[in-house]
Formats: sequence, C-alpha cells, structure tokens
Amino acid sequence: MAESKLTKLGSSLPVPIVQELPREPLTKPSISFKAALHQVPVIDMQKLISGDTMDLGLDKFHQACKEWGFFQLINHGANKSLVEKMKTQLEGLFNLPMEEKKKLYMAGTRKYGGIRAGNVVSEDQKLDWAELFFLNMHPIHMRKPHLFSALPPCFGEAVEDYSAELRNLATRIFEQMATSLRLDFNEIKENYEQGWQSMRMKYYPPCPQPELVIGLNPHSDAGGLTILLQVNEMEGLQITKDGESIPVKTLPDAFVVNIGDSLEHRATVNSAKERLSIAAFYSPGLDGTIGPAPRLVTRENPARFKTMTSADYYKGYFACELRGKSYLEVIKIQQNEELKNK
Ligand SMILES: O=C(O)CCC(=O)C(=O)O
Repeated sequence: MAESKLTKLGSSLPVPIVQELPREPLTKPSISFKAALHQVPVIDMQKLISGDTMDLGLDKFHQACKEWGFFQLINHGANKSLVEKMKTQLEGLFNLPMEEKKKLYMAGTRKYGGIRAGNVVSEDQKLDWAELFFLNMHPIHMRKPHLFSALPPCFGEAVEDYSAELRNLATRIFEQMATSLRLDFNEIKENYEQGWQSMRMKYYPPCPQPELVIGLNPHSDAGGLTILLQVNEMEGLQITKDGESIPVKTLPDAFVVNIGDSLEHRATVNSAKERLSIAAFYSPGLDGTIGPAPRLVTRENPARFKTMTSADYYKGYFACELRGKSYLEVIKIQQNEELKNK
C-alpha cells in the first residue's frame, strides 16, 4: 500500500542549499516582530498521570489542547540519555562536510526523505533559511532503504531509539487526551495501530540579517501529533494565536507538543548561532481516517469537519505551500452542508 501512495506525497522542486547561497546582502524585509503578551501553556506529565488535583492537571491539559493545540511538556518520562544521544548525533550529521551531506541530499531530492530545503511546490515560493532532513520512520515499509543505508551507523541507531521512545510518549499523550474527552482510548489507539511516524530535523544556520529571512515559513502541521525538540536550546519557534506572534521559550528537557493541524507557527533565525530542532510527526496510517471522533458527534454537536482517509487528507495537505493557512479550513463543513447532514 503505502510506499507507492507515499512517493506521490510531498514531492518537492529542487532548491539551493542555504549554506552555499552567495553571501550577498539581503534586501527585502519580510518579518516584523512584536512583544508577546501570552505564553504557551506548560503541562507537567507526571502530575497529569498521577492525577495531582492541586495542579488541576487534567483541566489544564484539556484547556491547553482545546484553546491552544500547543503546549510545552515537562517531566514527560522520555529516556533522557536517548534524547541526549539524538541531539549529539544530529549536530554531528549537520556538521558533516558538505560533500557528505550532499550524498544524503541527493538521496532525498524529489523523493520524500533526505536533506533538502522544505516542501517546495512552486517556483515563486519563498525558501526557508534552513537545511531539512526528513525521514519516514514507521511503519518500516514506508522507509526509504537507500536513505537508511546512507546514514552514519551511530545516527541510524540514535534515530531508531529516539523515534521508538517518542511513539511511546505519543501513546501516553493520546491516553490523556482520551481521558480528557471521555473517549475510550482504544478508539484512538486503533487509528494509530499502523500510524505514520516521520521526523523533520532542521538546521538553521546563523544569518547576518536574520530580520530579512524566515527559518521555516508559517504553516500548520498535518493531522495527528507533533512532538518537537528544540535541540540546542536556541529560541526561534513562534506561534500565531489570535493575531499575536508568541515566541516559544526553550525550557530545559521539555518537548513542544502540537496537536495536528491546529495552530500556525514558524521558525525564525538569528545572527549569533545556528539553531537545530527535531519535529516528530505521528498521524494515522494512510489507510486510517481523519475526522471528528464519531462518539463526539451528536445532533446538538454536529461534525464541523469532514471525515476522510488519511491518504486523501495528506494529498490535499501536501499540495498546498506552507503558507500559514491551516488545511483544516479547507475541510471545514460549510454551514449549509451542516444543515443537510442533520
Ligand atoms: O524548528 C522549529 O522550531 C519549528 C519546526 C516546525 O514547525 C516543523 O518542522 O514543522
């Protein structure tokens, strides 16, 4: 199933490598910065699991999911030494000589995997000031064998362990979501049994005029869950909520969790130091479905979004440039359709 369906998803036009761009002064201003009034919620997983009522853990978690779709997760229980190993290996990978990286770049060009520069679908698209390394991790048949065999062995081992650890963490987060929505966890679990896990690792080189470029264009992720690690604790992630641009602080040992296609975000760069991040995406498998949980849909609370196969959802999602607009807007049920469905 998935291999042939997937190779059609997310194909990208070839683009230059950011570190090889001529070092000419940049001219066009593109971003404005505003001081943020709000902070992304911080959820303590330990307190959540232990049902600590002083912290009102579950209510706080429910509000964070509902109102933000974005939160920082601390005390998450993921194995610290695996996380540290992944960080070290990733720094090593992006610090490889350009010739070595180009081999991985070639393994990824026009295919879904490998080092490249974002999902580029049009010649006019603004490019990201970043190198991106994309890997499909799970299910195993979705991997690109030629890409895995080109990986430095220690990196391969680290990414394997890290991705398994994050699949476990994702399951624990889904369990809490089911509890907070009063759903049977098995309903969510089934859809993720052959879930699609992929990782987008990014290296944002320092830029002499950071205010003139963007690290990663504004976008919202695809369906499911994103668990993001800000690798070297350099700030740069910003989310847009209610028209406000909110920088996400780097907290020690925290993950930034983002519920699927819910909130627009982008990455900025700075002139002092490179920044690295790893986003691990976890979605229903391509034969699974994306849509409102049937048990939450009632006459009083009709479905507001269409239900579709995961494969159709991703086809639509990847056909759009990362230009901020949530793909959820496209699959929203219009009011007159809602009346028909009643
Ligand atoms: O680098 C970051 O902080 C953001 C990464 C991100 O949003 C993504 O990979 O989808």
